[in-house]
Amino acid sequence: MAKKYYITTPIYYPSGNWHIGHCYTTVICDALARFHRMKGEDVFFLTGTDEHGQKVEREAQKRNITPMQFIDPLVSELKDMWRLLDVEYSRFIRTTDADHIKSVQAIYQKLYESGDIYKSEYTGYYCTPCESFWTESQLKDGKCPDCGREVTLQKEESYFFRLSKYAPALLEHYEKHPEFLQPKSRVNEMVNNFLKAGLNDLSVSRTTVKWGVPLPFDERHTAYVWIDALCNYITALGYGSEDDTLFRRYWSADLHMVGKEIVRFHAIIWPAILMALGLPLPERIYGHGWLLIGGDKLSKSKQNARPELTDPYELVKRYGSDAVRYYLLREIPFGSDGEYTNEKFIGRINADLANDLGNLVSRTQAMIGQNFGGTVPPRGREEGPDGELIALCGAAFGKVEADMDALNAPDALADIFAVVARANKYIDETTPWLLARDPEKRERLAAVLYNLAETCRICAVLLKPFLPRAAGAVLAGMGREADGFDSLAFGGLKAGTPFVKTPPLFPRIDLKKELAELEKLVAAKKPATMSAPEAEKPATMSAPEAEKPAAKPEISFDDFTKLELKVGEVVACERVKKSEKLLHETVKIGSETRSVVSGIAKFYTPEEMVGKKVVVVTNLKPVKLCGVLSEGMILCAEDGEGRLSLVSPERAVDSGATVR
Ligand code: ME8
Repeated sequence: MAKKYYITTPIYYPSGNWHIGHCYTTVICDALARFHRMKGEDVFFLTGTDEHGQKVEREAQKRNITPMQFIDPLVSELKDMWRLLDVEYSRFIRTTDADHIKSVQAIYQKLYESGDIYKSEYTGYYCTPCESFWTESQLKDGKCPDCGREVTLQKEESYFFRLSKYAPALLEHYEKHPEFLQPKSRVNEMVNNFLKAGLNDLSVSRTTVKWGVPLPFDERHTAYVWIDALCNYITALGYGSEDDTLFRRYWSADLHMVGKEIVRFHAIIWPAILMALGLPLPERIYGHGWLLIGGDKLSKSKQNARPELTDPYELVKRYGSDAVRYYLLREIPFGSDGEYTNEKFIGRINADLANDLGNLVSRTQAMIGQNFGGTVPPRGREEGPDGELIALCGAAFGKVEADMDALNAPDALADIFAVVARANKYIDETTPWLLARDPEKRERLAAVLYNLAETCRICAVLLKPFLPRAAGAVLAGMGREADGFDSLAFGGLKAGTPFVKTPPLFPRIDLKKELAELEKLVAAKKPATMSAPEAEKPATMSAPEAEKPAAKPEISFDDFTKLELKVGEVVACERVKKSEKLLHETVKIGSETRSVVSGIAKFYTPEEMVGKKVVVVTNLKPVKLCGVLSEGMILCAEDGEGRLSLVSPERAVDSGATVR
């Protein structure tokens, strides 16, 4: 029986605004799934969407539509993106799928009956964009320690999962299975920051969120979205349903691939739940790094201020899915973060795909066309550098396999491209164009061109999991589309096989011209000048990665008069320590003076602020930001690029004047 391989991506929030960072996890998983399929393994590759929770509920409410009306178009967009990127999954699970909901309920019931879930009261802080609970001591400057956004204090009846009970067993598992969580750097964080510090029981139900899975033993509560979401890895296989054939065939997961920001959920909460259910733990969890833009995690809001083209649909349209896949799989050192720029992206296409791979294939095809009528000549006697090229081809699969076992796609590609580079050097060394001029060297010419054609074939077979289209095109040019890893022995290519000139795999791009084009394209796509088709895209969620605020519901004049707006004069201003964004102003409003903190440090210096007349919301509940009291909010206008500009009265007005 074939060895099974069960691989999963996280399930995506239906947030829309998809960018190339979103594609990272799934493209890596697709390459791994394809690689294991080619090894003859029985692969199940799961991806999907995480559709419940407060975020979706609120976004739908804002638009006066149902959560499903909000989600459906976004799920279609995501599926389109995977289709465009040639991602071949076995199942796309949605947490709103009826079978998933039933299984989640069965899981809660089981944990409730075994005493691992109990009723109590939850008091703590909740970050809605991250759907995460925090204790006061875990907050960073009063904000969510993961994303830095506002949290809200919540107190409600809740069911709890006995997470604390599983800390010792989890620690033991980490000790016994050093390969459980990778890369190694993430283990220290989990073990030292969480497990050794002791775990608190986890609130796993909400009464305030209606858009979720109702608990079977108490319908006033819905399941905490993270538990609902994590369970997808087993519900997708039918765990807890009448037909659990797939579950018995594929569980446990061979690999959960996740972004580093969600390792905590996968490497602590998820295994504890599995332990409570009496199920085996996943073999491996891998926390990959991020694509960065300007040093920060790539997100649509970051994109706005940059010339980088990060829209996957646009990238695939312009450069083809293989180019996007190649960049993602090759450029970012695995496990680390990597900065994304247009220049690096095009640089990779030009250097590796157009120059190295494209040239090898097109030169080989051209020379076989000119000298042997477009069919592969017979293999000849080995001489000169032949042995080295053949040996490298022979060793390539072993290296690629070891790299892929270590989940290191960049190294796997580097190993394949080392063969490509060696073959290009081989052309320079053997100078087939000179051999072609001498009829006595025809046999040698044949041998050289055979070796090159066979190297093209072997590289194409190895590249299939990574660049399915380009690899397919090279192999189709030889009528060898079906070649798999069992065809890799050098010499498999038969003399007489056609290998005719095909359109270039990756046309070379004029870097300077293209960068200028991209800058124009991105500028034209900014929200202020959104093109018609762009504007017709379905409404997308503003949190966690706000692009443009959704239209707000109508309010009455009475609602408006609840706001107290006054003109104030900034009399002193300084930077807030430990914050790049915040300024602390002392604002004189009539006879009173207020302390106000505003997120405008990137746009105004403290010196510039002093003396400015500003509009202040004066009846906002005071809050502390980074430990500094803020007793109001200064109004700013935000342009399409996220730049802030103070709102000031047009004529001279005394401070304290009412704004209405
Ligand atoms: O976290 N670079 O979903 P999600 C690399 N629903 N990867 C990135 C990225 C970037 N700039 N931006 C996003 C969730 N990702 C939960 C998961 S699983 C039970 C629930 C990756 O839509 C991110 O790291 O926020 C994650 O792996 C994936 O996109 C989905 O993120």
